[in-house]
Amino acid sequence: MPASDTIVALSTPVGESAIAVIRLSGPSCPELAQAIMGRTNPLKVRFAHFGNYLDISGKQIDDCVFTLFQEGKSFTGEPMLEIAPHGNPLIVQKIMEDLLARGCRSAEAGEFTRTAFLNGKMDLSQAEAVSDLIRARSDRSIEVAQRQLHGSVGRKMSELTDRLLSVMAHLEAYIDFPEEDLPNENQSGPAQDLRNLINEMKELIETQHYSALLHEGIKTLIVGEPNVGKSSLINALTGAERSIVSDIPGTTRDYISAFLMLGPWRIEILDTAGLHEAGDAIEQLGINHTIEQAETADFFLLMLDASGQSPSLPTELLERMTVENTIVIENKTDLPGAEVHDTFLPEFKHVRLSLLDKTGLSLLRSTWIESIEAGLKQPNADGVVVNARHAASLGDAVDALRLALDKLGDEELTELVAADLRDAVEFIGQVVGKVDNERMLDSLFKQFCIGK
Ligand SMILES: Nc1nc2c(ncn2[C@@H]2O[C@H](COP(=O)(O)OP(=O)(O)OP(=O)(O)O)[C@@H](O)[C@H]2O)c(=O)[nH]1
Ligand SMILES: [Mg+2]
Repeated sequence: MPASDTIVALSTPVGESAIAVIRLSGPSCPELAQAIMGRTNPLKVRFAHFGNYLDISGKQIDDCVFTLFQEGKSFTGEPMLEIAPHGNPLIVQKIMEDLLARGCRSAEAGEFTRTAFLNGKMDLSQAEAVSDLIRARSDRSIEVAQRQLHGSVGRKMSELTDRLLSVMAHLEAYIDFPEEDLPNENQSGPAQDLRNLINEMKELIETQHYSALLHEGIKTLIVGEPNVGKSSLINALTGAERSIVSDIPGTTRDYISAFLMLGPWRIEILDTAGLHEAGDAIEQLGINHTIEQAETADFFLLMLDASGQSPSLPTELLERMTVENTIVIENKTDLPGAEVHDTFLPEFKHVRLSLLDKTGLSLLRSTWIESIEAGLKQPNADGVVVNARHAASLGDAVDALRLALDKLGDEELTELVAADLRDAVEFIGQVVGKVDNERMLDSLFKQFCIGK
């Protein structure tokens, strides 16, 4: 973006609302604010000014609140202006047209945050967190996005970089000044440090799965034989007639999905076709779909009719189910012939329900939350969760550290270790979008105590 550009965008959704917020960023904000408000004196910064918006021809458009932020003390780091008119789409359109006529340019998607990153107001992981936070749909994903916005990923990368730099300093001292009076090189120290770093980074990479679950929802499949009450369950959980319920076995032919909140978790729940020896070709297709969906499912609610036989399920499905990711639901406990099916998958958790009497649902919810929290690989105490991009860079860093580790054992190759470590620092730097060379030098020379 050329330095002279002032960008503008509507920051609130299009439509009717009490107020709308139009945001501007760029060098002409202070003068624009004065011109629009018809003032001769500058606006006080970070102060809510009430006034009328005058268009370029001097016509009044609406009463607005104007807030000016000075360079260096705004979200983007540039001068910024926020204009809050009434939330009428026509008023907003008139103001936007007027600002374009005054020489502003429409902002591109994400341009405010990109400008903030380019001006050093936040690192790349924080910029990503802005969009995560806007899109977060559960308490847990809001928490993680907020931690990332406050720099949790950046701090973790910074800590990893510092530790790597100190290994480098130790090794480089040896390489560059072998004749100096350095303590005998003990390579088990750096090698162990590298192994610890690799393990820690691998753990971080695994949290990527957690981040996908947070943002996309925990994909949960309701499976079981026909007519056991699977569709009745999705309807009870979502509080909507999402799926057709009937006493005809084989009613659900294809899967139906819905989203719901389970405590702090976002769940994508799928009602599937009943599993049995298929009656017709369409049913068989539905059953194939269920097996396909099971390949990417995170959790299973395996439902049976307590008044009937324990089910026999396809092995492709059973082998995906574990004690951690499955709850057996014994439904229709209201029926006279209902029995306890505790010999069916006895090691799995069982919950008894009657969807007809509406009993057992709250026990199902609490058991389900417990299972998710026990089975899910939760991030460490510091709560750092990485996304797919971070994980890819960290994976490259781990590869570089492994190369370094291999070379450490071979005296002839020791000089090449530093290059691998520098690569690793670079890859870790990619997570936050920068490599702080100044700090790298500081850290290196602090340990040398050269002074000569
Ligand atoms: N008695 C009793 N009937 C139930 C209960 N839950 C569901 N039903 C009835 O069982 C029948 C089948 O329910 P569905 O929810 O359509 O079952 P489904 O597992 O989706 O069946 P398919 O789609 O055919 O595989 C319906 O008549 C429901 O009203 C329950 O707890 N007790
Ligand atoms: Mg059904």
